[in-house]
Amino acid sequence: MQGISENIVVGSHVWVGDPELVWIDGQVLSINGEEAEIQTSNEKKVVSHLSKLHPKDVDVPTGGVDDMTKLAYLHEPGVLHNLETRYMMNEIYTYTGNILIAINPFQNLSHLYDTDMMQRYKGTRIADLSPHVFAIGEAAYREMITEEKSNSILVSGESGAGKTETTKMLMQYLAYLGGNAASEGRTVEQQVLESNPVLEAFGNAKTVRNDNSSRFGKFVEIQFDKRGRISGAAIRTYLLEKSRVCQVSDPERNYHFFYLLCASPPEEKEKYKLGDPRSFHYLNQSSCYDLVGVNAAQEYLNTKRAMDIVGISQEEQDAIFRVVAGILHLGNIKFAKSEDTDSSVLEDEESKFHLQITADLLMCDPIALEGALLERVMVTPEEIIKRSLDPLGSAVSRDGLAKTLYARLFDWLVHKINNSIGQDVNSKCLIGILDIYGFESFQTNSFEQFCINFTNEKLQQHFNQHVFKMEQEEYTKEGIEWSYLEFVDNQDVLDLIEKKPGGIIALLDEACMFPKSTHETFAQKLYQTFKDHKRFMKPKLARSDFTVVHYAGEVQYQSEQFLDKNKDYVVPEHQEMLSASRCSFVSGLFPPLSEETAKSAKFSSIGSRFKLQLQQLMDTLNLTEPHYIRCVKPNSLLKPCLFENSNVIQQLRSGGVLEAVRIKCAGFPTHWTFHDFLTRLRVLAPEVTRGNFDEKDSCKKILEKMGMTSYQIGETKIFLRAGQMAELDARRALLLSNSATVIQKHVKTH
Ligand code: AOV
Ligand code: MG
Repeated sequence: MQGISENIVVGSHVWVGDPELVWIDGQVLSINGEEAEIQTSNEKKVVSHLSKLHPKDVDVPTGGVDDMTKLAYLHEPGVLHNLETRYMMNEIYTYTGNILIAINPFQNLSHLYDTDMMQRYKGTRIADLSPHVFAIGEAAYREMITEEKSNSILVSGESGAGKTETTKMLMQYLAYLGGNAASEGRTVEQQVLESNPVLEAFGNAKTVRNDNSSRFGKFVEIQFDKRGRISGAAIRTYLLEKSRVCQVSDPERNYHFFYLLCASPPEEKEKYKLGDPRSFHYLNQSSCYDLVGVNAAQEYLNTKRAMDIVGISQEEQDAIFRVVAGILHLGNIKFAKSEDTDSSVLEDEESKFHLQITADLLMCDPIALEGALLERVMVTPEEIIKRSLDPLGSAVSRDGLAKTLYARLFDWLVHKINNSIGQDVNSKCLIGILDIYGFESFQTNSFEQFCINFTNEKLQQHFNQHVFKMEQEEYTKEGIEWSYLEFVDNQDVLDLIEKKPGGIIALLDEACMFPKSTHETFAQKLYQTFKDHKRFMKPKLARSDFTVVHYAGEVQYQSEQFLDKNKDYVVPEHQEMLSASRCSFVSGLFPPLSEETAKSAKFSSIGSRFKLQLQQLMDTLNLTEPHYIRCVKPNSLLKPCLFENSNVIQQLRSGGVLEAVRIKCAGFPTHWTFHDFLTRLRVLAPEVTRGNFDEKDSCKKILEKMGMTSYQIGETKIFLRAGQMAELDARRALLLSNSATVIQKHVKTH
């Protein structure tokens, strides 16, 4: 996206950088050497280097264009302005080639998603109707049927951008296309759709950025039979945020279901010994309890109904509710220093009371529970020693138990839903939908952000390769010769993170296995190993922070908790106590470890397991034809009709949309059909379209007359290099203004 300074003259319409708006349009007043003075549309005069200016296309239709590739100049300000123009008219969808950009409207646009709309998109080709998620669903479905090939739809974007909502609409549309409306009882598609509210109740929570933020990644694979009917589904989830179970702060909340259960009908509340959420430590660390527009009591019933539909029995539901309530009571157990030693005891009668209730709900032995919280067994080659924990150690143990219980419960739900929907093992065609956390860069970034950003690096590589391939395919189809400028991908960041041996994940695992390591020794090791790596930096003054230069920007990570968070470790006492539960559901969450696994699984790492899961995901995706949806959050106030340029640009960058634009610009970014090209530029050589003329031939003559080189002429389209369209436009503008002067002169002399 280079500036095209040689075509900028006095009077040119341009985009110039602006500290607040990122880009503002204006007109060149004067040029002095390499500097231009510009009168901006917000009444300012600014001076800018010519190379920093971008030409503005004054011929864009007032409503913008529904595909960025129709823009005469494909550059950052053009892309941004087009999105804004459309968004302000409630046109929230726009294509960039085959990528759909979806801007969150933050208002109910239900007419966009009703059955009428589904009907309209059914059977149409992608270019025939305005951009829409249904068009992407349709394209994936048709391609699957006609090519007998699996497809995938990758939905990405930052928190609150609309990924989950988009995913649900896609699923709804696919259920509409491939539903078994005639069949009786619970249909597969119904179960697939109802898995959403269940997983959201347990895996979503209110965060600063989104009232209904998914705290896990999800890949839903919908399987189809030969007739294109939904025949099965599989849901894979990634990295549930466990820390939220015992740690929340204003204005966030814990997982929705805790509050829903506290709002259940009186007899249930009684049964699970629940009451006001304000009375539970795991909930009252934040003062936010209610969600605007959500009736918790009603939502509880809805969730239960969804659980019925996905096949969770009453008995299982009861056990699930006992575990959830058990976690809340567990959190209320407090510890104090015992009088004579450093070891801890339950702080007061209330703690004893909650311990008893927790044991009742989990149907385990209260004495064993107390022991598991207060003591640790040490096995040395010589003997087995019981060591008491101090109060802090006990609290850590309690929270660890709560997190493990919740994470196992969540995994159980996913497993159960998969079992009950059923897999169609004969299915050859599937559509996978990925709803996964977008790139994150906060004030403090820990292991979670590291894993999330690693995911995004992986997906970015996949995306780049795909965009690159599609461009090449179009060139081949049009029969044009091309040779690419070099295209740099992000393999070097991926190597830095995941290379074995020697990448950050491998070094982290090493540190976790070595008893004397601390986050500081880990950080030192990173500094040493990667001191010359282009993508790695040691921040100035930092003692244990490190910075990774991601494709979407630099992120500084705090390594303090990396070691702890990477250890996937269940305290053996917890394991033992729960696997002895009289409730088969609870003991089933903790199957006894066989001697062998107990030995070999001494160390299991979250990072490495996640890396493996990601690799499996990539392998699956590589077998499919991908479609991309980039969700964009137009403002951080979550308000309708507010479009913040700098916010959006940042997301277009990190979502790879600008990267796609860059790839296009490296080749022939402007693809115009002969007809459109002639309509716009025939004035340059009016003689070529007189009488009977051939469109292709005329285009060629115009380009020759203008002395253009290095463009390409395909079967149906003209392919221009970056900047060539601007040059042609400049010549046209000159011509038109000259002829205007001639006309004026003409008028004056008469
Ligand atoms: P996310 O999945 O991308 O965030 P969501 O899909 O949960 O974001 O969307 C956030 C909120 O934006 C929703 O609760 C809706 O209120 C609104 N919204 C999104 N898309 C639409 C739409 N098409 N029409 C109307 N409202 C919409 V996260 O899961 O936090 O990364 O972890
Ligand atoms: Mg989400």
